[in-house]
Amino acid sequence: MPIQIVRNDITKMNCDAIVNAANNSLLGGGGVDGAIHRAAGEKLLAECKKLGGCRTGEAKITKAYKLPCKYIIHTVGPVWHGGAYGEEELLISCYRNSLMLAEKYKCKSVAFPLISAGAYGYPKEHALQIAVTEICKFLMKNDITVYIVVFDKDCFQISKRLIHDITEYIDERYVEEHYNERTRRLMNYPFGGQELTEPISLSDAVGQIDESFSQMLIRKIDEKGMTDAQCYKKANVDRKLFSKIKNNVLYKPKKTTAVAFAVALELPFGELKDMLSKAGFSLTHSNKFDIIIEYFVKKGEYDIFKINEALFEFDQPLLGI
Ligand code: AR6
Repeated sequence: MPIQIVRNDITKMNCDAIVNAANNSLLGGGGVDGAIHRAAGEKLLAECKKLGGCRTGEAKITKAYKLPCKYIIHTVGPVWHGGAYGEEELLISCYRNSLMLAEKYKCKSVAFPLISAGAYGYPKEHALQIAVTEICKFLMKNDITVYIVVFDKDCFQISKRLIHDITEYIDERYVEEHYNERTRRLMNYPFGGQELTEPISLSDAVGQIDESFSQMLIRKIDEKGMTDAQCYKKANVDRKLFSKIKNNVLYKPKKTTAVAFAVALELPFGELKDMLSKAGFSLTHSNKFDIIIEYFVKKGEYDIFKINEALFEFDQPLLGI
């Protein structure tokens, strides 16, 4: 099952478990810890007192009391001291140990805050990268849904350089498209007549009839030597949805799903557009989502989580799911 990145207050998450970025005492504090204790009520503190604290990198579980979830997994992230004091390994352990506990308690959905990325000072971008990497590794072997909950947009800053590059890319293409649109309109309506629709070539039309999205997907998975699971996991799509697509030759996925598969298959831009057309979609320069996809694919960058970070930053729908 996939990772979902959501902007929310973690105490509002209605899933099996939420993770708390606690301190060694487990007796509450500020940030997300304070919010969780306040929302869960005093009984949480009473249970925490019996746990005897928690070492950095480890995790302990309690009931959730007044919260909508069933469990709270308390983990203690490292304090950032510059990176040379084993911070990364400790943060990795937080994710691994929390996920292991979630599995042990048969949780089907877990929500994480960005551990250590607040009061403990871990650089946010790096903290997010570790979260995504560790959660992905876990999801390769386990069928659960994991949410990364970010509180505000600042928690989720992709590198300034990347934002700059994408913004520039969008700006250039918006201009190009609007110019072309204007020119096309002028050419198509010289006397105020109706716009001419661009004819689709016969071979394209036949191609679209010959092979459906579902068939192309299965063919490409075979050609790439991937297993089905490798492909849908890489696409951040869950097994049930993949089965639906596979078993229904005429299934029409959402655009975000269709793009996710094309990205997981690492299709070059032309083939990606071809695959999208099988699901009835195209990419244009008149919306940011399309331009961002084009930006990454043309650069040969197929990491879906990186693409999703950028889509998130630009308030666009995310791939997969
Ligand atoms: N929901 C989701 N995310 C939140 C929320 C919320 N309600 N509140 C804050 N965040 P922090 P740490 C984000 O400081 O760095 C406590 O005092 C926040 O924006 O809560 O691991 C403990 O007792 C940030 O991105 O945890 C410890 O002493 C992330 O959650 C210490 O802070 C983590 O920020 C732990 O520090």
